[in-house]
Amino acid sequence: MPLREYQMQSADLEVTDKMKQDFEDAGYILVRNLLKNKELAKVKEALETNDAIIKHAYSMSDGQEGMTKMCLWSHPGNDVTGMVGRCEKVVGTCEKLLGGEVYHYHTKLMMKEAKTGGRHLWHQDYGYWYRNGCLFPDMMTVFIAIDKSYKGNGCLEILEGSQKCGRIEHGFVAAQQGADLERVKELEKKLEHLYVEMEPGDALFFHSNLLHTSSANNSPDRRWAFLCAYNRASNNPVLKHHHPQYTPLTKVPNSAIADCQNITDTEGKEFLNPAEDKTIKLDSK
Ligand SMILES: O=C(O)CCC(=O)C(=O)O
Repeated sequence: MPLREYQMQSADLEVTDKMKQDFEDAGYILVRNLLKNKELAKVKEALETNDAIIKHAYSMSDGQEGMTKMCLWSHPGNDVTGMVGRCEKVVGTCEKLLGGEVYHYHTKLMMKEAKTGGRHLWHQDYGYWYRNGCLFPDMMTVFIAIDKSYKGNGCLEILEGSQKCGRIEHGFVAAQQGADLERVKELEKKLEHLYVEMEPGDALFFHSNLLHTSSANNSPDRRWAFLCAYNRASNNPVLKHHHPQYTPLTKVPNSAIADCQNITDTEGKEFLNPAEDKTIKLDSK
């Protein structure tokens, strides 16, 4: 079955009824070229050269040979990566897909390095966000490819339509939380298992109950991805935890990404100290 995919036709992304229906039915939409080359180049420069991002990155074992390396922050901030997390084509699209105002729940850079990048177990993001006191799964992620992402370097894999089965029990495997595999196995017999191969700048908008996974990166090619997560404003978590409570988000026009001159000032982002995240287990090595 082909992926539910769309092309950016202009500088703005029009969210059509068909896109909303695909999100409702399949749990995702893929938007090719969400970031234009010039925008992507600026974001890449920020991610690769910003000392704060490098300093706050941490690694966890994937329970096999691989290491999952990431850097996570609470608020988008005013640098070019923040412009992506606040722009209309990202935030406005999530609001239309989730049906109401959203706020920034966190952003993370997933650094799946060549040869060493770890796997991600089958999971639903709401599998663990649930434990943060988010009462409804009115939450989603925008996964933006920074590098080419293909089967060989551990692209994202999804079970199309799995958001419809509700939240599945999750348990720890090494540092990560994974969904009950017996259940996933049964769902795999009924649902399409799709590999989401992406070019740099492509973006997958997906629901928090969509089952997804990715393999270790045994290839010589780095696979970095930039993930912005959003929660509906109406779904303010009832527990204080390591991600923010409702914080109004100041949206910016799409042009703000290309116009932004701030590559290095990460003031206000509030990087996560992984020791405070109770939904992962840090590697003791
Ligand atoms: O980067 C990946 O392959 C998956 C990341 C992911 O699933 C997550 O952070 O929840």
